[in-house]
Amino acid sequence: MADGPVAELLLRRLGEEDGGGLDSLGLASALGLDHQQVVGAVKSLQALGEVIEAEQLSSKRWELTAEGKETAEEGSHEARVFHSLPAQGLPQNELMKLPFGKVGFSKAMSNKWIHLDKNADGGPRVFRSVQNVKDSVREKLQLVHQGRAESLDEKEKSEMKKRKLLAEVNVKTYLIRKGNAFSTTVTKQETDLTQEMIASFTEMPTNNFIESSFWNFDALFQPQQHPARDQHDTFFLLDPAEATEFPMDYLGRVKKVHSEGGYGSQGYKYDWTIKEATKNLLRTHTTAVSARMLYQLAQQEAFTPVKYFSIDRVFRNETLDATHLAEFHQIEGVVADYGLTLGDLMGTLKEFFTKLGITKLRFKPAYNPYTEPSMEVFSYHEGLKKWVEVGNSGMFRPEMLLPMGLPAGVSVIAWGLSLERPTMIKYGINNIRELVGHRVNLQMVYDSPICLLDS
Ligand code: FB9
Repeated sequence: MADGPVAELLLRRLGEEDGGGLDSLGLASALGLDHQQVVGAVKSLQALGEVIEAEQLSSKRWELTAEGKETAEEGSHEARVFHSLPAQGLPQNELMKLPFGKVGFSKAMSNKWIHLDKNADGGPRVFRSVQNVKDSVREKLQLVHQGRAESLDEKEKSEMKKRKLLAEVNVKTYLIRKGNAFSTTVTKQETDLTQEMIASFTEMPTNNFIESSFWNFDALFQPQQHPARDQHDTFFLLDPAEATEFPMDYLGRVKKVHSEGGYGSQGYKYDWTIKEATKNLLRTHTTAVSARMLYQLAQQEAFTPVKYFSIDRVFRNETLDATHLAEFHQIEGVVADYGLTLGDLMGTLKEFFTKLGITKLRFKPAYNPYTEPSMEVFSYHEGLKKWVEVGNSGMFRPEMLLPMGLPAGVSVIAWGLSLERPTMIKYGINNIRELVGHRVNLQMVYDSPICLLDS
């Protein structure tokens, strides 16, 4: 069946409608769902091929602010002031201490709901002036919350906006219609990764340590002013200082998505320069190779799902210490298919790390310029009795994949870790120079011919 019950509900409603299409916002309201849940169902159905057609529309919509939601639930400040007054009134200074006191007092006074006796015993005192009041502010906000903003006239909306109870927001909605392959029940394409699929990875050609900034950073949607791109993080080459061969049509799309946006992204809005992109460097991650591989994949006549891996040297101009050299071996995995989700990434990571004898995983939200969402991966190390970061991962951003020419609906999950870190932990090595480099005790190499990260 299609992804999740929301997609099934959407397909059923679509099967019943007369051809005019369904508005995603109206559907969310009719189903009592958050609009983003419907948008997620639209995306998952789009990834299955031509089951539905979804045209993205931009519209303005009135929504309650946080204060507006509180007012719709608790009543307007003026109504709450009125209802807080006992028959014998309330000292004005006490009323002003209430969270809604100041605003409520002046509004209730202007509504003539209350009055102030400045000569009362004990100082100025506030009294009710009427028996009951109609809290029309609350009633109008409740109408907007029910999706009936049209019940308010422009003056009322403007007044609520001035009181910061309402805001007019841009909303991206979808007009959803039946696709050429419409059905009220769809079978999800095979994207659940199986043991056989995971076992059939292709090794990426990572024998080029020298890379252009274009493939190492720009193709990954990493902005040219990103700190990782300057000298103290990256080794740049003097000779040859510049790369010269690029797929120029693709480079143009990369330039545009950085500087102006596109594909639904606003981009970074800076003057992207080819000069920066041509700088040669020692690659800082094997993800530069993943970018090259995915670009090649996008040039195929028809997209085919792929799984890539690499284990090779990368170079970082970092402060050297007992656990850091200017280079390390990165292990990287990449899977591209229609409709892959964060759940597929988590499942793949679980499968991958279990194979390394690393279990009890936890995922922590993180940030990478080229993946969204991103997750750091942690595992509880029974020996060290603490949670250890065992890698990083994420879903490559559309701003990276779409300029390459990969079809919409194709998503790519990827992850990485180092080779040295687990080896040092496994063998109880404290200084990385005992594992790699010219000071290594070769007898250690002879005595430990193969590193098996078993359980
Ligand atoms: O390897 C790491 N930790 C690790 C891995 C296994 C392990 O096994 C032990 C037996 C139990 C223990 C530890 N790390 C990644 C996490 C940390 O060590 C981290 O502090 C150091 N990281 C390196 C980079 O630091 C500059 C390790 C290296 C690393 C980090 C991220 C990636 C690759 C290597 C990546 C990635 C990525 C993300 C999204 C898409 C594609 C690639």
